[in-house]
Amino acid sequence: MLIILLPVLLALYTPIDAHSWVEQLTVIAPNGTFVGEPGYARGNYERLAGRSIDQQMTNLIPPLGRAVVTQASPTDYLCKESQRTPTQLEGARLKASPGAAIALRYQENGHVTLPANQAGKPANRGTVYVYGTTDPKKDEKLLDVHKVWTADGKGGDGRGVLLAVQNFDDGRCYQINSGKISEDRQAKFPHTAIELMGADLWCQSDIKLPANVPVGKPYTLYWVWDWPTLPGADPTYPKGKAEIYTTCMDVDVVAKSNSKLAIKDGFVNGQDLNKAAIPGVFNTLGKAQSLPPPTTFLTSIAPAAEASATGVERQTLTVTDWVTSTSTIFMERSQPTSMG
Ligand SMILES: [Cu+2]
Repeated sequence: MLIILLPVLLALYTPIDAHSWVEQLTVIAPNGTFVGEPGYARGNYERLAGRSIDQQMTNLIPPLGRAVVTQASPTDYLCKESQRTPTQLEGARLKASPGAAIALRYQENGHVTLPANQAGKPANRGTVYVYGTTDPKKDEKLLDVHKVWTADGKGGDGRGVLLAVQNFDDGRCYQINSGKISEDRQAKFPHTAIELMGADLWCQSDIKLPANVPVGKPYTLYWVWDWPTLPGADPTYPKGKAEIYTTCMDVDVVAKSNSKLAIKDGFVNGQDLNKAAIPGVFNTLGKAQSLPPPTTFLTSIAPAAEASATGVERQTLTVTDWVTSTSTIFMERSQPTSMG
C-alpha cells in the first residue's frame, strides 16, 4: 500500500513560494454577477507573463526570521510598506457605491487543494477577516485592528469596522493540479479558461460596503488572512505558528447611479463562474453572518459553538484529513481580549 501511495504523495507535493493577496476587487450586481471595471490594491503590481510579483505583493506577519513565531508583535504594521498610504501603482482603485457588494479575489496556490503541503493548518484553510475604515493610519498596526475592530464599530479605537469573517477556502476555488480536491472541483465548478485566471478558479471574499460610507472619498479595506499552524502538528513549531497575510486597498466611493438595473435580487444559478460571486456568502451579505462550515475534508460538525465569558467563541469541528486520520480542531472565531 505504501509503495503505491508514496509516488502519489510525491507527485502531489509541489513546494509553494507563492502566497496569497487580493488580486482584484470587483463590484457584484444584485444577481451575483461581477460588473464594471475591476480595481486593485495599493501599490499593486500587475500580473504579466513571465514576471514574478510574489515579493512585491506578499505581506507575511510575523516576518521570516522572527524569534517569536507564535504571535504577531504589537509593532507589526498591518500593511506592507508599499501599501501604507492610499497610493495606486499599477491598476486603478475600484469605484463602488455605498452598500455595494464587492468580491475580493485571491489565488489559493495549493493552500486549499493541496493541504498536505503544510502540516497543522486549519480545515477551512484559515480565516479571512475584512475590515473597513474611513480613517486609515499610515502606521496602522495589525494588533490595533485585527480581532479588535468589531462589526458594530465599537471595538478598539473605534476608527473602523469588521465587515466580514469568511473561510479562506470559499468552497469552490482551485488551482489546477492532480490532487483529488482540485480534480473534484474542476469537475464540479467548470469554467472557460481566461487570460486573467487561466484554468484556475480564484477564491473570493465577498463583502458589502456599509450603507453609510461617505460619497466622494476613499474607503479603506484591510484584508487579513489568518492561517495559523496548530500546536503539536509540525515538529519545527511545537507550540504552533502564527502566519498572517494582508492586503491593504482603497475603494473610491461614488454616488449610486439612478438607472435602475433590471435584474432580480439574489444569486442566479447557472451563471459563468468567471464572473460570479459565491452564492452561499453573497446571499447572506447585509444579514447577520456566521462563518460557513469549512468544506475541505469536513466529514461532520459537532455544533458545539459556545460563547465563553472571555468573548472567545469556540466551534468544534471534526475533520478527516486527506489520508485517514480523524482529528478535532478548535477555531477561535471572535476576539481574544488580549493578544499578549
Ligand atoms: Cu502560500
